[in-house]
Amino acid sequence: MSKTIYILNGPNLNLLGKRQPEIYGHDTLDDVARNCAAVAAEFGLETDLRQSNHEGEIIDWIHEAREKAAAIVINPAAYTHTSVAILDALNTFEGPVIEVHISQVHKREPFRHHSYVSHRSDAVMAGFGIGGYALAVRHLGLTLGG
Ligand code: CA2
Repeated sequence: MSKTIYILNGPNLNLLGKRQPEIYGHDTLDDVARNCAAVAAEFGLETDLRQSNHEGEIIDWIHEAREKAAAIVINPAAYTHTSVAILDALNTFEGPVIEVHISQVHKREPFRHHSYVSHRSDAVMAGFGIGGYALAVRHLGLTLGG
């Protein structure tokens, strides 16, 4: 079985730590990648963190994960609230899927309260800041076995 966890990130998250720190904090996506790799290593697992501003590219990565990943951690960003296509792609993936949101989306505007992706997600993290990613990876480390 694959030992890699794909950590997929949607539009604008390349700006993490560079804009709107009052909402998303000061840490960057590189910090997220480092934290997740360190936690995964405790369990003999690896991570592959990617970010795209393009819906189709995220879908292609989910298809790739079908062959190459043991689990997916995904922050679809704004596509969370709009993308049936990402939901459909995730429904073709057989391993665990954990949805992560840096902010507590349910405290924010009503349009952020619904997630298409949550129809597939096995667990959802929201409001833990970037710590939510590492918590998701720890959960996967504890439950994937192997
Ligand atoms: O809280 C989250 O992680 C979100 O998925 C972030 C999305 C937002 O549309 C979701 O409702 C909740 C926005 C990502 C934008 O990321 C930025 C990061 C730094 C600066 C500007 C945007």
